[in-house]
Amino acid sequence: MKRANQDPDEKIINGFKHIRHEHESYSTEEMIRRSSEFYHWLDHRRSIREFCDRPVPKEVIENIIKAASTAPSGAHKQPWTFCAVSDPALKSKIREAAEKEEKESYEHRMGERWKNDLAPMATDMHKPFLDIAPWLIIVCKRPYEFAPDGSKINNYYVNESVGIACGMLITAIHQAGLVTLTHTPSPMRFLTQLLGRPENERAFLLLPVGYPNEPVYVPDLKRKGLDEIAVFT
Ligand code: IYR
Repeated sequence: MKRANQDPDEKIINGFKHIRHEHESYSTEEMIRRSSEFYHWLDHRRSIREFCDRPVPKEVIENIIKAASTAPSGAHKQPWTFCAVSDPALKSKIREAAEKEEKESYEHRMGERWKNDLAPMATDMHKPFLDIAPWLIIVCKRPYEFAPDGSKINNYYVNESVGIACGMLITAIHQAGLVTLTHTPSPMRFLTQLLGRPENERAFLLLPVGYPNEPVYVPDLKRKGLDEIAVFT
C-alpha cells in the first residue's frame, strides 16, 4: 500500500482523474541553444507556390495531422477535421471550383491596394498546385456539435483553437521536409460541399503539401525584427 505522504500518480479534481505528468526541462545554456536552433530552423520555412508531383506516403500525412491535433483547444473540444485529399479527380474538382472563386475575387472582390500588396508574392487566380501537389489538407472548423436530440452545442474559441492547430500543422509539414502554402479561396463553401462534410463544418484553410518544384524561387521578403514585433516591460 502507498503511504499517504507519497507523491500520488493520480488525483481527483472536480470528480475527474488527473495523472502525473513528467515534464522535461533544460539547463539555461541548453535552453538558449535549443530555442535559438528552433528559431533558425523555423525561419528557413517559406510558403511555396510551385510544387512537383513527387508522391508523399500517406503515413507521413497521418503523422503530420496527428501532430497538429495535439494543439490545445477550448475545453479540449478539438473542434477540427483535417480532410486529406490525394484523389486526382477530387483535387481537379477542387482546383476548378477554387479558380472560379479566385477569378471572381481577383477581378471584382479585391481592391487595387490589396492586389498591389500581393504583387511581390506573384499570386494570381491560377492555382495549378491544387492539381500538382500530392496532397491537399483542408482544415475544417466545427463551430458546434449535434446533441443526440439534434440540438446544436457550441464549441469554444473555435477560430483560436483551429488557428493554433494550423500553425502546428505548418510546423509539422516543415519538420517532415515538405512544403506548403496557406491557400484561402473565398468564399470556401464549395470545399465542404465537394468533400461531403456535415453541416456543422466550415472550411478554414487549404494547405497543399508536397515537394517544391526544382529549382524553386520565393520572394525576397524580410521578416520584422524583434524590436518591431515585441515589447518587453
Ligand atoms: N485568397 C487568394 C489571394 C491571396 C490573399 C492573400 I492576403 C495572400 O497573402 C495571398 C493570396 C489566394 O489564396 O491566392
